[in-house]
Amino acid sequence: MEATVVKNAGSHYLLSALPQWEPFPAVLRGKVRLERSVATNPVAVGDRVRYELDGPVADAMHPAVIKEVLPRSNYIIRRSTNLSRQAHVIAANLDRAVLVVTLYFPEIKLPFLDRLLVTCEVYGVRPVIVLNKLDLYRELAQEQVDTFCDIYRGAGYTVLECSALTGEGIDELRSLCSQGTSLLSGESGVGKSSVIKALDPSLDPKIGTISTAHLQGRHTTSLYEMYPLSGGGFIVDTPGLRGFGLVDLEKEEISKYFPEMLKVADNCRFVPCTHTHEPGCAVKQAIEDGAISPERYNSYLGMLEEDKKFR
Ligand SMILES: Nc1nc2c(ncn2[C@@H]2O[C@H](COP(=O)(O)OP(=O)(O)OP(=O)(O)O)[C@@H](O)[C@H]2O)c(=O)[nH]1
Ligand SMILES: [Mg+2]
Ligand SMILES: [Zn+2]
Repeated sequence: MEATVVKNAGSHYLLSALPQWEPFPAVLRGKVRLERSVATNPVAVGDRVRYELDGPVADAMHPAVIKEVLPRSNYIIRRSTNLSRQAHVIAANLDRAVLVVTLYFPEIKLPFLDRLLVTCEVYGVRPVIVLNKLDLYRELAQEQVDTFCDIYRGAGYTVLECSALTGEGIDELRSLCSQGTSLLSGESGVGKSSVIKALDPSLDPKIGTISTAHLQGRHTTSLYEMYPLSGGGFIVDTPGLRGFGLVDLEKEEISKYFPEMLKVADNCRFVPCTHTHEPGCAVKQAIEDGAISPERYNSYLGMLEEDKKFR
C-alpha cells in the first residue's frame, strides 16, 4: 500500500493516502530501500512511501511500517554550514516553495533570501515570495517595500504583499496554493505558521508569542508537518531556517540559478564567464544599465566567495 508522509517527528511519522486526509502513524523498521542518498534523514514530509500494516489497522500500538521510499519528483535539501556538510531533506515532491520574509521584525537579510531562491532553482521548485507583516511597517517604510518588490519582481519572481494579521494578500496566496503541495520556508518568526492559519482558520499550527524584547523568532515550529487547506492544496510548515550551506555548485554554475543573469549571460564575451573580472561581461553591463539589481549581484558575489572557502 502507498501513502504520503504528512508529518515527521523524529523516528515517528504520520502517513495519509492523499488526497484523502486520514493520517495514521508509521515507523521505519529494518532496511528501507532508498535511492542513493547522502541525507541524514531517509524519509521526509511529502515522500510517497510503500508501507505494510502491523495489525488490522495502523494505530499508536501498531504503527504501519515504511518499507520503501518511492522515487521523488523533486526535493529540497538543507546542508549544514559546518564542515561535516551533512544534508537534511526538508521535503519532497513539491509544486512550489512559498518563501516568507519580512522587511522588519525580524529584519530581512537579502543574501539569505537569495540563497533560498538559488536552492529552489537548483532543485527545480518554483519559488513564490511572500512579504509578510506589512501591517507593521508599510506606513513607515513604503519606499523600502517598493524597492524590495522592484528587485525581486525585476528578477522574475512573484512577490505577494501580505499580512497574516489583516488578511492582506492572503486570498491571492490561497488561490496560488490551491493546487498541489506548497512548502513554507523562511527564517524563524517571519510568520510561516501564522500564514497557514490565515489561509485556513480551521487549522491550528503552533504560533509564536510576540517577544518585544527580542523582536526575533524563537523557533516555535520544531517539526515538519503538512496541512490540508480547505481552499484546496496541501501546505508544509517547517521550522525556521538559520544559516545553511549552499548546495554543491561549480563556481561557473552559480549564476545560472539567478534567472536574470542567465537571461543575459549568452552575450558575455567569454564562456564560461564568472561575471566578475572578465571584459565584455553582459551581466556587468546589465547592472550598469539598471536591468540587474546590485543587491542581487552582491549576493551572487557572496556565494562565489563562500564557494571558495569550501574548496
Ligand atoms: N503584526 C503582525 N504580526 C505577525 C504577522 N504574521 C505573524 N505575526 C507574528 O509574528 C510572530 C511569529 O509568527 P509565527 O507564525 O510563529 O512565525 P514562524 O515563521 O512560524 O516562526 P517559527 O515557527 O519559529 O519558524 C507571532 O507573534 C505572530 O503573531 C503579521 O502579518 N502581522
Ligand atoms: Mg512556525
Ligand atoms: Zn559575464
